[in-house]
Amino acid sequence: MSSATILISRSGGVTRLTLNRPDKLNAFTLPMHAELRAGLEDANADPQCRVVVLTGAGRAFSAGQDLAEVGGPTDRSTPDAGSRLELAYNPLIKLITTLEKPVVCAVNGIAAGAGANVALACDLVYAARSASFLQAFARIGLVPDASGTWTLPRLAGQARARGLAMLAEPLPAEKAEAWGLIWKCVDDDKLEAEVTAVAEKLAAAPTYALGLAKQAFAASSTNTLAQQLDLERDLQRLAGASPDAREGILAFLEKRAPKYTGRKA
Ligand code: LHQ
Repeated sequence: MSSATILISRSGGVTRLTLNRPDKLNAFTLPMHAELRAGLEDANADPQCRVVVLTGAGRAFSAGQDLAEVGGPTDRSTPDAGSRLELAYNPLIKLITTLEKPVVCAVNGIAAGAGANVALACDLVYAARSASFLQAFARIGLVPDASGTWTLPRLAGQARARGLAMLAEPLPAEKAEAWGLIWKCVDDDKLEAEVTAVAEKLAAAPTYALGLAKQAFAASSTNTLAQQLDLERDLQRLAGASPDAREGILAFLEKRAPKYTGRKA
């Protein structure tokens, strides 16, 4: 069920993917990227899976790119950092943001560099109170990546995005919540239980409609209002024809709890 750098568990509609290089604060390597993508693709294709939880093993969520992999002390070449994005981070961000089911991120400790931005690309981000988000890039002469320059100004506004990127200071989880960067900051000893509860809730949700809602939110950043209204019409047409929409309306009228399958048809 699990690969070397990603732990995978499946239970009751919840697929849990755990970044598992705790000694290196779950820094991303190419094999870890490949295994994470495979885990996400499998979750997307698995009809039993209704929600993905992404978290980290040990004291960190992820310290971003494994810097030893891109240029150790003996490496005098000029690595093409852009190709690393093309090969690994960009496909990962596209996969998370287009996954047809919700992705919940449980940020169990520091999330730095691309690690922070992978977390922020997820649909619902829960963070332990002791966790922090660090746009570490400026500390090593790099530009925020893994969608940070897209996500940060949209979630937190330009002023805060620039401050985070240029000062490269850790943003505590509580402030990340206050700034609207994440859904919720919770006490460390409550993170596991809160994330499990929300994952169980989402595992019983009308998954197909949630996937369509993701599409709508993603498109909203470039669409005009008129385009977005057209998109909402088209997506509602799809959602409205699903068995879950029929069940949802019927259950409301019959004054009972709905039983969703999560399926498109
Ligand atoms: C690490 C790392 C790490 C390797 C901790 N790599 N070992 C994209 C395209 C191409 C190129 C480059 O990058 C990118 C995207 C990016 O993500 S760039 C940004 C990369 N990340 C960073 O710059 C953050 C580097 N890490 C840190 O600043 C610190 O480790 C933080 C602030 C995250 C945590 O500090 P501490 O709690 O003091 O832990 P530590 O520094 O002692 O780390 C523990 C171990 O983890 C240590 O290993 P060791 O064998 O000495 O115990 C670190 O070397 C290792 N580690 N981050 N990114």
